[in-house]
Amino acid sequence: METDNKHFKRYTVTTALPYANGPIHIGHLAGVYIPADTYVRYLRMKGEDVMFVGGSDEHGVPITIKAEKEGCTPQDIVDRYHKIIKDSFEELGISFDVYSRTSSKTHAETASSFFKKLYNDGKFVEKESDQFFDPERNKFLSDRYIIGTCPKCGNDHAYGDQCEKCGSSLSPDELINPHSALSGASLVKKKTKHWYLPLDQYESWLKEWILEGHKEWKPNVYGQVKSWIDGGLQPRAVTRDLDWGVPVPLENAEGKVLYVWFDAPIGYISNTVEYCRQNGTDWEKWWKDEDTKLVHFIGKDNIVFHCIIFPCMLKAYGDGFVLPDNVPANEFLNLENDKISTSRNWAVWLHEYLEELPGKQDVLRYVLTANAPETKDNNFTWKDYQDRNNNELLAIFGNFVNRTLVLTHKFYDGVVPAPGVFNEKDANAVAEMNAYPDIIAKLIENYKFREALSELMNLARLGNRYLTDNEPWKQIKTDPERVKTVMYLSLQIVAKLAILSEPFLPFSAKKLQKMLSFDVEGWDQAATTELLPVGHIVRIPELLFEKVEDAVVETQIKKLEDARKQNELNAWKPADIKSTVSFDDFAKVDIRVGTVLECVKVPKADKLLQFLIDDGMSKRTIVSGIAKFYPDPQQLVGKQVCFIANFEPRKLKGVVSEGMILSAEDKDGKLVLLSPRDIVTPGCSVG
Ligand code: B3M
Ligand code: ZN
Repeated sequence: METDNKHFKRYTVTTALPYANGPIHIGHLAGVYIPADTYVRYLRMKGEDVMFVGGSDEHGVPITIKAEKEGCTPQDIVDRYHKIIKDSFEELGISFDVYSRTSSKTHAETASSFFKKLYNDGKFVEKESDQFFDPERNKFLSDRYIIGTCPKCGNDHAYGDQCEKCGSSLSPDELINPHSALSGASLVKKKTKHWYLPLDQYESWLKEWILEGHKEWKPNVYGQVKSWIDGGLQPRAVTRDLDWGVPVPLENAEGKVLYVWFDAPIGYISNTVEYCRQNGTDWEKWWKDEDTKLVHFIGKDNIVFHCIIFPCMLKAYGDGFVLPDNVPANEFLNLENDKISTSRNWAVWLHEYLEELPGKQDVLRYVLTANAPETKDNNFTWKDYQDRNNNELLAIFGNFVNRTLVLTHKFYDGVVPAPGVFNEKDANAVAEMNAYPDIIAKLIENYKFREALSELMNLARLGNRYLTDNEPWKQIKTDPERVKTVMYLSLQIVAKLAILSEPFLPFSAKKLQKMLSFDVEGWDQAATTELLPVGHIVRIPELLFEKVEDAVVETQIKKLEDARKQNELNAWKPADIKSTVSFDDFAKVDIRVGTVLECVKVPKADKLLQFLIDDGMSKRTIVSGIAKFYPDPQQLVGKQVCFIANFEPRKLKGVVSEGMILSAEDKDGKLVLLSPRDIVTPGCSVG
């Protein structure tokens, strides 16, 4: 196929390997997996040879931290999430040829031998440096395991790479009083040896290859790469002192593993190797043939690894490895105007979506493509999800298909009628509809999936307009011959949609193809006018999309609100201690215990309860703002409470209150009355 003047024989398409320490959320999908799947499905329909590679990234510190937190092994964590991730991708129709994992044997072999060759070829620089060491656990600590006081904001729980309170990026050396998150021990510095990839030596090559040779890359990608290169590149350590990962395949390297960002991209290769071994085919053609086009789909936080570090690794390896032809990285997706956050549970999780909204894979695919953060960060809201489903998928696409098929059954028992002579409007419609396959193809080939999808919808709009302009439901009485042409062409547009929607809406496309009894041969077929021949029979239509009701959206929003509330509770801290008071000052406050004799709601004041208290000497009335927390005031009668006996009397809603009843305010704002643990004599002092 021709793109930027070069003809490629095959495509290797990769998607960032998600860390197997949590499930997939809509941010991952919009940024990486849905565009990649759309691209790959399109290529396959064009008859291209494609290897679509995915897999779980099962190494790295995030995994060990999660295991530490849960008191299990890293392997337990990755086993659990690999399954959740793999299954949910499959259910969403992400059509990987291979989805494997970096804890596999094939991966360990491939990554080790990759490292070994670079080592033997003298491509690394060996360096000793001082690193933080936990003397109690007897191990070096990665940045995330080092805790100390943030030099910028004083947070005493900042991590060695970042302070989560003020958001500053840190290095462990900047922390005040650094200590181990594992043992709490104070840290010492110890010498350790590591291997570095000297990126600085590749600077001029990178400039030529990317800055000169790939000006067509997306501006957000090109810009980021340029600023990295312009800022000057430093050697990067490709090994770590850690016990989870691919062991460094050298003598005297015990306790050292390959850095996760060294081994993970090799995962693309090892997963291809695994697939080809299983299928008895040659893996090298996917990686080492200049006629193979390599494309990496990733999010913007992974740009440097895919545009600079991995290419330098491949270049250093030599041996004919191809370099990425493009890295169409996306920006980030926000959720309801807030950053998606795993730790705050501010996300729409794919596996939960699939369970809670069954059969709605294409709706999610549609909304996330229509809203894809291709050029800037974008926002997902449930309201927009509902609107796009109801006003676009259902009202434009579904409605056109349904109207056409219903009328075909009504007028012709489902048989495609023979058209008459095309008038000018028909001819225009034909020219317009036949242009879409190419328009959409060009956009997909240039990674402009949002625009491509909107053109697909324009084809459905064209169909609706054509029907509405020609009003076959009226003309059937006055000009039945004309209606045959209109229905014939409308059916051809429906069939075109059944082909062209497949990369975007694979489930609905299949359903539609079935309704039409139509076998799709490929993308280019869509450029012909007659897809459903005269006399062909279409089935009775089923609805392609259904309305998303308000209740669905409300439930999802409520779920997010609950998550937000939970976060607020989790973030709760006791109030700061007030300034010191002397004993004499304290002694001025006369706190007593009293017994509740009566308790009623104050009329016309929802918050107030009126107590009559036996204070040991007489009865006194006290009004307290706790009605919301004690809905049945009668139940308080006979209970003992603590109150300030010398509190200045105040009038509240017309009632004179002679004191103040003490209560504790819990973290969720709930007020709880204070009572002595055992019954005491009314009127006795508290102090
Ligand atoms: N696991 C980071 C991420 O999920 C990393 C990607 C690896 S791609 C080779 O964002
Ligand atoms: Zn800070």
